[in-house]
Amino acid sequence: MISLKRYQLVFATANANKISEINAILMFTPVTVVSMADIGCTDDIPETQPTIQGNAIQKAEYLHQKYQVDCFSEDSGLEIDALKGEPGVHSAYYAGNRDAQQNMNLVLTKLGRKRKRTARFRTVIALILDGKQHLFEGICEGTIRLKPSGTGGFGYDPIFQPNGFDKTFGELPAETKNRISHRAKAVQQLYDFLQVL
Ligand code: ITT
Repeated sequence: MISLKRYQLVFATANANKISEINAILMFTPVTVVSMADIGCTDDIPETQPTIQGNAIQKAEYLHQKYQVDCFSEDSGLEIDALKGEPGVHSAYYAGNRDAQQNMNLVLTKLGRKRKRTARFRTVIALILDGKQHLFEGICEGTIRLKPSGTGGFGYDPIFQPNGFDKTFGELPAETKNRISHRAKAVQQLYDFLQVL
């Protein structure tokens, strides 16, 4: 099939689901998204920066410097005000081993019965196009429940209640989460940018 798309972007993720998901979202843009494997990259890209934005930039720059390709990356995390922004950049490995249950337990133990439970999910997308960097950010504000509720989503979803709802991300339908989430907002900005190229 002849592709009429004018740009090919490499997505700096090892997650194949994320690639097909984003290609569906970017269907009406001049962009096709391909995987790292498609350009022969099987590297485990380092994520050693102290911020979510820093890690997103690090991943995109790694691919751009090594392969000279147009590319983008995404990094996300949960920031809890009463824990001074933790788990933040450490969200995936907060309790040590990428276990969502243990991560949530650690958050709930550290928070105890504190009244201040405000938090936000943050996603940063770093795009490098024609050698220029562009950043897109999506934020979803909410509060941390006293205990987990619901089995939907992943990660911290069962303890995070987005503002304006009385259910956690773990209880809300996926369509609702995908409409209001940090990731949805960041991807929407990327979409708006790419559509007018
Ligand atoms: P990659 O392989 O794509 O990097 P990841 O699991 O590291 O996947 P993210 O960088 O998007 O995913 O997010 C880091 C962690 O932040 C993730 O492991 C979760 O613990 C948490 N997190 C991010 N987005 C979340 C969401 O929508 N709901 C619940 N937890 C989330």
